[in-house]
Amino acid sequence: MAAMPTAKSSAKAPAAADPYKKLGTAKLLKIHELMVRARLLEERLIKMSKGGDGFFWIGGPGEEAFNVPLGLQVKKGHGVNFDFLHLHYRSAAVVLALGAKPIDAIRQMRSVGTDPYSKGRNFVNHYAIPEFNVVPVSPTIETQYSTSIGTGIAQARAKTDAITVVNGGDAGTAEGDFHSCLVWANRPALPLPILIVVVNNGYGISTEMRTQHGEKNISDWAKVFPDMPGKTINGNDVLESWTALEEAFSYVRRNRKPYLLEVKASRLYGHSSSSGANRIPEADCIEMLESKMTQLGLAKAADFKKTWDAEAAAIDAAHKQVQAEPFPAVETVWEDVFADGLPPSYPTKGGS
Ligand SMILES: Cc1ncc(C[n+]2csc(CCOP(=O)(O)OP(=O)(O)O)c2C)c(N)n1
Repeated sequence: MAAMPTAKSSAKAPAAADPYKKLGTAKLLKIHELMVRARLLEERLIKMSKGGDGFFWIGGPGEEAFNVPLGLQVKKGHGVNFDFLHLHYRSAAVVLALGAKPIDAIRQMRSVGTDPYSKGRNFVNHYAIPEFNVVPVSPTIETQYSTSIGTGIAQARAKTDAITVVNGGDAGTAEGDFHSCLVWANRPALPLPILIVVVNNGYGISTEMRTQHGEKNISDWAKVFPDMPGKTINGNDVLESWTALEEAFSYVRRNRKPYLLEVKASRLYGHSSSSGANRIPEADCIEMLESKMTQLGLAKAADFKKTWDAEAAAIDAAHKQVQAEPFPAVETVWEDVFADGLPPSYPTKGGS
């Protein structure tokens, strides 16, 4: 029989039982700092797009409570023995949690030559980070689910515990690439160690998901494949995200088989600058985390303010630095178009 609680232990029980406390104050503060960094970066990128300091913005404010824990749980490094990441344009908080610097996103936004992801050629939040196995983000939605099959096969064949992570949106799951990924990942001849993530913000640009999808949950696709777990979580909650990711990462790492994770999250500035990029009244995961930590006595408003102020100052300084950096030189325009250099027959002048 279980021991009867004493007056002392039962008085302490409610606070100690709160699962948020199990993550620990230091980790929660680290997660909070990265969430704030990602939010302030995105807000600066939006401001740049509206102020003529860039052309187009698309990004992930609202997804920080899931994306930061995702980045922190990656086995980070280069090559087949480290996790591969096939991300999309809303994944800024993932790469910041991996250690990417906000200044590089600001460089890509302004299209300066120092942009390490595309040398000023691609639009913002299209990362390519070889040292972290972040494969180039593609502006065509959902194609990352097809490319993830490739690194999944390499890791299924290698003697490694590393896995592939792919992340995209709900609307894109209507496309064939998503279903190719499900089929290839579940092939009995060679199951693939892929953590298949779909962030469901309820919209594809301005089309509501519930008008287009007959399936109740996107994670229900897992029911077709008896070996693949599927789960839907509230991605606005840090603890729920952290715990679900721990379970999913460890399942895929250990079993060398896929896992489908659907993450419900807010889209706090709408689709992109094309739809105005104005603040939308949806749940704000940073406010939620701050309120939870305050309520549990893990931090105070003044602690959060310090973080917001320090991160804002760092973004200001980075932006100022980028404004002094050069745009790509005209003569570099044909560089990196082909891996082996431009063929002599390639038309570089005039019309067709
Ligand atoms: C192959 C392709 N089709 C259409 C588009 C235009 N497009 C850009 S974003 C987007 C909506 C994507 O919605 P979802 O997959 O839910 O991701 P979210 O942007 O909501 O994160 C569409 C249709 C595109 N970029 N690529």
